[in-house]
Amino acid sequence: MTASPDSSPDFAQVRAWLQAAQHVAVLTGAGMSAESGIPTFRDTQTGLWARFNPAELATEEGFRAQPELVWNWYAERRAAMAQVKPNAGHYAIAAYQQRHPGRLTVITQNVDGLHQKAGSTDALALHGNIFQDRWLDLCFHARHSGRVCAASHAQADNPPRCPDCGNMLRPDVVWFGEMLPPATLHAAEQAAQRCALMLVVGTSGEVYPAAGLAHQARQAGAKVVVVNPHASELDGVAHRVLRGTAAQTLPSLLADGV
Ligand code: BV8
Repeated sequence: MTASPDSSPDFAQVRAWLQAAQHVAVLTGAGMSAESGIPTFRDTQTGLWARFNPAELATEEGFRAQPELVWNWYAERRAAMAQVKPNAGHYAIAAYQQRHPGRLTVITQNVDGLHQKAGSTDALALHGNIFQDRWLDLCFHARHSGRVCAASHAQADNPPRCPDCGNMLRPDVVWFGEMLPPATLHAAEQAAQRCALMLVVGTSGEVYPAAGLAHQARQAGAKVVVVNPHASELDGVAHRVLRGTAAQTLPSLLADGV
């Protein structure tokens, strides 16, 4: 790795944009949590993803075809995510928000809840929350009595099922081919169009519509800055690329003072 990004002229330029920006948006991906010990999707090529196509595991069709396999995969990830803590990058963002209320919006593709754990309680979680479940299908009772069974009503199994109608619980995340939660996506698009600076941290920029937010920010006149130790699909959209990691780069980038 070359000299730390902190000393580069690019770093100084980004700091100047940050100081001048009335509103900042931070778009994050799996790389944001890598230094907390959660492998990125890329790294997981060596794991379960090496044997199964992510689209197979993270789609409704895949879940209906192999509910036990998909449920266990999420249970494994959930257990791993429950063990880890936010890293210095998460805390730097949350601390900046505390010092500058209403000035920075966190938009994340991560389902691990680490931004929220670090204090960014209003983070926009585009792809859901792995620690929450919901019914796969419309609840039988809801169709007949309007009363939706609570998830706790489910009988323990892999996946848990409704004892009355066999409806399965599924992780409350967004699978491929599924719409993002409209209100969250709308708020993220608002932030992308309103910000003067967008930091794009730890994402390969391959998944849409999340990656499209960086394009929207640039089109709306914002400065776009990528923070990533490796090349990404969004480098071409960026005005500056800081080749460093989230936990190394964000504390000094977001620190107050000149
Ligand atoms: C949809 C939740 C509408 C589940 C996830 C336009 C063009 C092409 C395709 C599409 C398009 N529009 C829609 C699509 C289809 C699809 C898509 O984007 N496909 C891709 C793969 C081509 N999108 C969808 O299906 C979306 N829905 O469009 O709905 C619709 C509906 C009906 C019919 C038609 C349309 C839903 C997408 C959401 C899927 N769910 N996650 C789960 O987690 O299990 S996506 C999941 O994968 C993550 O949330 C994340 O979004 C993505 C992984 O990407 P990254 O987070 O970037 O991670 P990755 O490993 O790739 O990269 C890590 C990066 O970090 C690397 O660059 C690395 O260098 C860097 N790094 C490593 N260490 C560090 C670091 N950086 C900093 N510090 C470090 N220490």
